[in-house]
Amino acid sequence: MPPLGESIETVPKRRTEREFTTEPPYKVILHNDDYTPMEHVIKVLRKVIPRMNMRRAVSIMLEAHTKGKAVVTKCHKELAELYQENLRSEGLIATIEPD
Ligand code: TYC
Repeated sequence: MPPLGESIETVPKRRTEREFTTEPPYKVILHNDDYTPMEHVIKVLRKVIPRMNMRRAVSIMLEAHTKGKAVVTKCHKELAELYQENLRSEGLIATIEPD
């Protein structure tokens, strides 16, 4: 223990994990519905999302189908808004949320 008066020290505020992470900040979420054919969902995912392969598209579609929703991708806000708009314009239910 330092003598009284010498213990004054500035403890830096602990920075949150988010400040250090390079993770993209937004999630694009696909929601299930009762009427869209599975093939259409897969086709739209592959059309709208860059580098979406068949295996991932099927997996995301099935997750939304069975669980009600699935994360399609994570990216920055403006891109997430664009993907949401393009998924919606193809008849799918999509939302975005901060990750
Ligand atoms: N539930 C749809 C069906 O049974 C398929 C579907 C899956 C629709 C995922 C939307 O996001 C979705 N035809």
